[in-house]
Amino acid sequence: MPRLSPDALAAHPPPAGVALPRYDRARLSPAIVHLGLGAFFRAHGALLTEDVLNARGGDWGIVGVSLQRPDQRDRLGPQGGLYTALERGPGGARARVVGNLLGVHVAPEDPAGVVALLAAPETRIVSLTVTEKGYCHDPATGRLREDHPDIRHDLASPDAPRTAVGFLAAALRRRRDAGLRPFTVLCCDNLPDNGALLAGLVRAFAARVDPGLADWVAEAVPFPSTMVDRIVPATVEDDRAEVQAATGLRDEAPVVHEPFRQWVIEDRFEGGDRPAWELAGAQLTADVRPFEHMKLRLLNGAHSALAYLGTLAGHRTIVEAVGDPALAAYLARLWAEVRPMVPPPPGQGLEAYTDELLARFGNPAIRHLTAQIAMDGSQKLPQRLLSTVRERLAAGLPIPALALAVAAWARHAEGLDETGAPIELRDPLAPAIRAALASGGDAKARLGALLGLEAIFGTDLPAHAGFRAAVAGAYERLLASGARAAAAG
Ligand code: CS2
Repeated sequence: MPRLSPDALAAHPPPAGVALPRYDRARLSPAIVHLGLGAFFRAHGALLTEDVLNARGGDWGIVGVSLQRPDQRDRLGPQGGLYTALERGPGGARARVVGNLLGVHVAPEDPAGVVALLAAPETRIVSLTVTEKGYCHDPATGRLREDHPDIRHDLASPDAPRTAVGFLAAALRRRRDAGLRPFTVLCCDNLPDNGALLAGLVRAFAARVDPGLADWVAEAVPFPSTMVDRIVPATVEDDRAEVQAATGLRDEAPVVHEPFRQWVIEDRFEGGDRPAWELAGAQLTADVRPFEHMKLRLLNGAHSALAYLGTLAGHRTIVEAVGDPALAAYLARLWAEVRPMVPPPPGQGLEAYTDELLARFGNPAIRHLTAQIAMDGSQKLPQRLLSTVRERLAAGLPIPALALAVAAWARHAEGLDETGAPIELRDPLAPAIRAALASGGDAKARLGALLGLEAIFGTDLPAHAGFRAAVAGAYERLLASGARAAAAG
């Protein structure tokens, strides 16, 4: 079976149903550098860019940077950057070959080379999907963690950084010193006010290495906020086999995604220079916040709640979890609790939004693992669940469904599902979570210690008697009767 590559594609064209790049790849320039090249961006931002190229050509090529591991480069390099995107809907699958990726750099192998790439005049946009923990911030306050080991490293060696924030600061400094215009920084992670958040982190970092740089970042560098949405489960071997059967070519790096996609982008780019993403259905707007609020609280909040309850109840995927009547009933109650705290974005009804979410979660062709979503809970809870909790408490409203999600997170952190099988805690704050659990005492004391973790819950929630009581009640129900019974209500 030939391996996907530009030559193989010419010599063994895939069957007619497989879409191919319709533009001249030779015209692409390295205009977008993407930090954190994983499956999500390749199935979302890169595909919308591909649609724009197919519609009107242009030079918007993408260079990927992996901040940690070499695997994407090792898989995509021999393919000349080509990969297959497999869209899986309830009615079947469609494959397309994507051509806009020009190469992949592995930052730890050559940090100075990555700084030079970002600082090059050809780089006009730097986009990021580095996951929540990749910003090295305090999830409860949004502040840069100057005590984070990688940030400490980057402050000490600003020209050979490790973190996204360190790379942005180093490259922007280089550009300013060379008299170049800045690039636009396009944050595409599921964080509230993600552009402003990242701008604050880069400024805080810059202030420590070069105060003049912090001023330049504040005055000259655009950090538009975005809301990104598409369900993209991690690729597994079965997916590679399906892609191979569909295209007749072996692809070591395909991505699998649902049909739905949404990209809402604050239209604030250096020199107004960006791909015409609106041609691909992106919504360019002056204010992303209502969209992002809706998505983080209704989609991601529900995802996290289902991931913890589902894992405890032995459900391995989201589709299995929503197929369980007890969890489906819970989901309806959770959404009813969250919707009143979400001002609807222009033109969007919230009931219609959650109806559509239910259909997306129930897409039988997408196997999205609860374990994947449960990861990094400390970085996700604040914006997905706790900000809604705060608003409901402030309004004097009860929080039974949200409290059950928080209690399920706590049970999950304890490391055993309800059949007694171990659950691996994958979280950057795992040491602090384990220390809280080991602080002694009975189940109630352990829960109290977890809820006292300031980086997650701040100082207000642990001090709120109503919050503590609601979570403790839900936690006791989980202990006494299990996740399914607690979810059934
Ligand atoms: C998920 C998200 O892994 C997770 O935590 O909730 O990746 C989710 O699938 C996307 O945000 C959907 O747009």
